[in-house]
Amino acid sequence: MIRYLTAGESHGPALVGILDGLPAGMRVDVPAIQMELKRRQGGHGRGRRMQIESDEVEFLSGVRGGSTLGSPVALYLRNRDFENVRSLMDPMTGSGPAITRPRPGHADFAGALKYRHRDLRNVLERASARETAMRVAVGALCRQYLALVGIRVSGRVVRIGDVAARQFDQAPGPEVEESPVRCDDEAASAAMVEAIDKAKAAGDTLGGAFEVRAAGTPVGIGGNRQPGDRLDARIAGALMSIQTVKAVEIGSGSFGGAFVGSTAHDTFEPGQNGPSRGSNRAGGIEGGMSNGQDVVAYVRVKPIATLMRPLASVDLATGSRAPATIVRSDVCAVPAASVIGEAMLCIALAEAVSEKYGGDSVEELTAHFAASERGAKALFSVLHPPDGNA
Ligand code: EPS
Repeated sequence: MIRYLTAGESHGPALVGILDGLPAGMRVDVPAIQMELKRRQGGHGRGRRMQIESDEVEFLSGVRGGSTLGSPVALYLRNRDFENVRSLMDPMTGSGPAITRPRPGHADFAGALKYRHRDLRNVLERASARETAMRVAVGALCRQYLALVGIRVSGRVVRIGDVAARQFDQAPGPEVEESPVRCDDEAASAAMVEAIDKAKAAGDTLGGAFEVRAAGTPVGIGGNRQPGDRLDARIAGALMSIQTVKAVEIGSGSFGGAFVGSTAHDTFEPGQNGPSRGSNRAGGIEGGMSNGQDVVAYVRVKPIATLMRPLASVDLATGSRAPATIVRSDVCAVPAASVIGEAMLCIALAEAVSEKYGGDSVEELTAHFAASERGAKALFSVLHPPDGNA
């Protein structure tokens, strides 16, 4: 069973990740992991920190000669900015003036009370979305694992501020990589860039929404035996765990405003390879299990809580009114969030895929997968007609 942990403060020495449960014998494609890290660092609306960082993954365990060993994989990403703030953040000697004015919408206030911290830096360092760099590295490994069973994950930005993109039914093409906001509607992409520039000039920030999609997902990933088995619940939880995410929707059954049963579902039609569906409003999941269509989730992201024109707050050291703390930040991180969303979808699917097919080695995994696919096809004559069409 695949599971993972991350550790690391935003301006501490490094981020660390542990990914446990990958089968032995999987080739590790490091350039592909680097590409994912680079995608996450990009996007119009990022702040100056991304000019300092250039994330490069290192492996500490679980890999030898370029292949997984079946033991836990430990990953390491250095924070280059640590050298600039060592006196503040050194694990043994770090100290500095306390931050005491919580930002509305950030972890500052609740975290300070929870952990009894008088310096909000002790909360915000871990709350920072810097941590997602490690999720993307872990997710990139999970993506390579999913490829072994034919699953391909993609993402696109569908809204920034007031600007909404056209809705597409298919996975995005290369246009997403060419857009500075990861949006494949060219006109919307240009308007989104403008909106971000406008927000920046006003000292404001912008949220939005993105779509993530897994094509090639086999039938029956997830389950309905227990509430926690459900694939939609697991994917929603994984996506909701991303900093700034406020809503997750599977499929477009209600996103598209279809609140009437007769237009909200995906009817069956006889087809050449068994029943086919003319639509995918369910987002590829019915009854908590993948149904063979693309798994699709829409994710809404709130605007970043650090404003250059700060919101009203209270200084916790004095109890008086004071503007919220201003720290260096991004204006809009929705494009980065869509890359992180892809990573989280990869992780959630990898966990569920490993549960269904298991396997200590890649050979075992692929044998279990092939047997399962053969079994499903043989089950119904409608999927495997005697004339051999299936
Ligand atoms: C973040 C604030 C900014 C972002 C950071 C997330 O960092 P800094 O305060 O150092 O400028 O750049 O994102 C990253 C460092 C990253 O790698 O994505 C926050 O408060 O969440």
